[in-house]
Amino acid sequence: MAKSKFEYVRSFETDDTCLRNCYIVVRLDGRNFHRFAEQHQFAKPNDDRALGLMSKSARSVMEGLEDITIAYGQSDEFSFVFKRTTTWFKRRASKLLTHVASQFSSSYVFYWKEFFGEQPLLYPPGFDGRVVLYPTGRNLRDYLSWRQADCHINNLYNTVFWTLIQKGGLTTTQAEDRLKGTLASDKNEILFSEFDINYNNESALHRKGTTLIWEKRDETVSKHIKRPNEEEKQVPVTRSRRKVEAYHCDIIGDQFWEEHPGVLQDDT
Ligand code: DGT
Ligand code: MG
Ligand code: MG
Ligand code: MG
Ligand code: MG
Repeated sequence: MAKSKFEYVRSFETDDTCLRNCYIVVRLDGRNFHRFAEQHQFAKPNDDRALGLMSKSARSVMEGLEDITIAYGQSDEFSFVFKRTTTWFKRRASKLLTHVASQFSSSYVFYWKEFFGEQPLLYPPGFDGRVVLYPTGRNLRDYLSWRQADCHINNLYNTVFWTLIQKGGLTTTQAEDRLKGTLASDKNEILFSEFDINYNNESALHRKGTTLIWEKRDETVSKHIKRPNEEEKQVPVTRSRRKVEAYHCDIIGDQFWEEHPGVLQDDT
């Protein structure tokens, strides 16, 4: 068929193919969630409904979009890692990014009720996103470590801050002053000596965030079998199924990666 005279506009599209061999990371972050959390009365410092909804939405992204091997989330953000050999959408950054962001956003709204019940969603939330490429497994692990360290630093601060207010009776200004210049050890000490709280015993979900990976699980179902000239009978059938599993553990050290060797692909 003859091309129309308008066809040339296609050449204005820029090439945004992600460099081969690199891990492709898409990170989403809630837009102005400071306000969103306040308007929807999120519990402080951590709202388990909100965190559950974030994870559910991330699962929906992983289950619907191929080649994401691991996702890590905390607060109002989630990072998705595509395997380095993915050829999905011809590795076009804009396609990968917009698919992840739109699937995540629509899931967040779609599953809202499952986590917030009758509490209404007051306005449509948005998420910004970016694509970052990491050429080595070490770089990728350092990226995820950076996000988990961020989770730790913020959660320790927020835990002490809100404990000083909710249990210690301080105002927000007084709590801020109290924490100015304190180190992690000082914060642990305040929690322990003044409030009898051992930070390490606080919820792992809040301290470590959420890591989602694919795992093979054996699933046994019983099936009806009817052979000719035989009575119908029930037999157990075991199948191996891929499932997204959630972890709230350390991913900075080696242990997690040794226990799940399939997540990172060989660097050679
Ligand atoms: P942005 O990302 O530049 O559009 O602005 P924000 O406000 O989303 O800032 P960000 O992403 O740096 O910080 C996340 C905000 O979300 C932070 O103000 C605290 C709030 N937030 C996230 N999770 C929770 C939660 O579980 N409970 C409460 N109360 N607030 C939360
Ligand atoms: Mg942001
Ligand atoms: Mg945000
Ligand atoms: Mg954020
Ligand atoms: Mg289309």
